[in-house]
Amino acid sequence: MDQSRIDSIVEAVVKELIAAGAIKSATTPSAPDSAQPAGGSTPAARHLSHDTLTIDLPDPTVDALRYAPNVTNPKDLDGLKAMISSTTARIGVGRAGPRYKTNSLLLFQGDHAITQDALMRDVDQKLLDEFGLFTVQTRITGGKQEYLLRPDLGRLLDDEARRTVAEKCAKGANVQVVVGDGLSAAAIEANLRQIFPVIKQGCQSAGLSFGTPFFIQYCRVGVLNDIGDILQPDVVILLIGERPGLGRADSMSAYMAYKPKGGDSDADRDVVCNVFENGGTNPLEAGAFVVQIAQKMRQHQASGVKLKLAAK
Ligand code: B12
Repeated sequence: MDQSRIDSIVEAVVKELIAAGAIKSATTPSAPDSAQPAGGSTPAARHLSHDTLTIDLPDPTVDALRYAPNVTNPKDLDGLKAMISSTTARIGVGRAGPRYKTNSLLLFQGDHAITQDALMRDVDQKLLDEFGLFTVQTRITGGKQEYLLRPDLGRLLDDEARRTVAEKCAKGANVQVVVGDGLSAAAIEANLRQIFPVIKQGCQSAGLSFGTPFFIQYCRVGVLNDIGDILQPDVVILLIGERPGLGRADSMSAYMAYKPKGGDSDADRDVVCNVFENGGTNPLEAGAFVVQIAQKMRQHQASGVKLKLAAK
């Protein structure tokens, strides 16, 4: 498509938006824009880059709008509201012709941005320092992109990490806690301050020795096996960021295994999932629950499917 065709489409869309009241400007769409000639070559395109232009839509992420019915003239408004309040799925969003309405699209994009931020950034170093967690790395060397593409490498500690962990950590502890970024830095930041002290105190009260905790960057659940092989603890608890959902990035899991070793699979593991405040498993309760599971694992000398069979 040539530039003049693109310009004419942009111009038509901007005119429509202005006519619909979605865009406000100090100038009219067809008025020549003498102040800011940068950008496109048509009046409408120039209009878009003018600093007086405002998009007159409210923030779609506030609860009042996030959960507002968007269907035009619904038959049963109260019923629709009840359905919307019963699920986190995006229902009752209405449509503009065959497309989403603009506020639905913006909400989707905003939520998607939260998800990407949680996934792509690192856990705040200050938080790790607060708990005295030193950092080691898995075999990922190419940053987050490689982490996403190569889960197999995220399940193995690199050579330096193996040496550091062997040197710095107490071996043979009853409970070894490890923190991993996983798929959401936000999840660790949202929950660690609450769950970590509960697990530590819970272990102390239960008379369980508590290994030297540390942090793993670019971490996958399968790394439990390497930790077991190196440190030989009874139980490993891995606190890790879950795959974020749209607009829900603060959910953490505690994956656990009894005497994990190379070759173990998820069938040998247990998980306490959806750990987050306001709607999930509260991190304080999750901490206490995790300690109970650790005790059960030690009692039955098993985890995962074997624990379920043994504890029947
Ligand atoms: C992605 C995912 C999967 C993927 C994992 C593949 C992958 N590499 O991503 C697949 C589709 C294979 C999967 C399968 C299952 N899953 Co799943 N899964 C999830 C999900 C959506 C995200 C997990 C995550 O973020 N992990 C963190 C990242 C960093 O870990 P990872 O190393 O990349 O991936 C590992 C874990 O995700 C682990 N895993 C995934 N599911 C489960 C379930 C259990 C019980 C265990 C021990 C491990 C495990 O397998 C991956 C490879 O080791 C969660 C939802 C949630 N809220 O957590 C459910 C969730 C963890 N899964 C669940 C279940 C029940 C299962 C299945 C048992 C379903 C079934 N009936 O077959 C199977 C068993 C898994 C197994 N491997 O044996 C439940 C666990 C509930 C519970 N408390 O026991 C959850 C919470 C979903 C739910 N709300 O019901 N799962």
